[in-house]
Amino acid sequence: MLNLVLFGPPGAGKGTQSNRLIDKFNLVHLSTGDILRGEIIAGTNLGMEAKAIMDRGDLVSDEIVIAMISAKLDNNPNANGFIFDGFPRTTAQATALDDLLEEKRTSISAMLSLKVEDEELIKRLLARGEDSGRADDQNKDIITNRINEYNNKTAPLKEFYAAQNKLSEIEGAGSIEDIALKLNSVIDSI
Ligand code: B4P
Repeated sequence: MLNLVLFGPPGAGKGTQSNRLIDKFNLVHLSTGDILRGEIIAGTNLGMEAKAIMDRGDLVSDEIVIAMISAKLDNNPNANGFIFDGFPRTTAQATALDDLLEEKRTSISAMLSLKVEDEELIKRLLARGEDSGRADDQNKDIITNRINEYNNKTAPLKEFYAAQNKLSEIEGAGSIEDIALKLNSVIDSI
């Protein structure tokens, strides 16, 4: 199985690049952000609880997102592999993911970490906010909070995967096409 963690700060291009990689490598796309937004649209209790947290740019609780990912893994027993997009975001999530995959006798193949400067992230997210309707993309202070959450709680996961010899860092500035080519060549070398 090919199991990839697509990693990077908010606006680094995780969702954008995932959509290309799922077709090329025939993988199941698991985006915790998309799943949470689906719960909000469906008006579930979980969605209502998550909405206020996401609108502030804070992280949703580990317990909620780990349970969501566990259910999605169980629902896709015959997958060729998975792209984890926006998950894990904390050490507790990364440890839980390793345990869930071990139960299925598989593991993470690689973490692909996209590197983009803060100024470019803010520009991209404000531009998306103009037509996405996402509350968390429309305000510079909220975007800055998301970047701070990333730096404090999520960026340390690079060390977690580096210790397992699974970290590849990729420059995430430039054209979407060029970045996709760089990601493809790293995956081909796994
Ligand atoms: P996510 O949905 O994961 O959103 P994101 O970090 O903003 O990245 P996204 O994938 O959407 O953006 P992309 O870089 O593709 O998280 C949203 C919220 O959900 C979090 O703040 C948190 O509250 C909650 N959440 C999600 N997962 C969680 C977890 N595991 N634990 C706890 N909480 C969780 O694209 C951004 C924009 O840039 C797009 O408009 C795109 O077109 C553009 N772009 C992409 N590549 C570009 C390029 N090369 N050049 C120019 N523009 C580019």
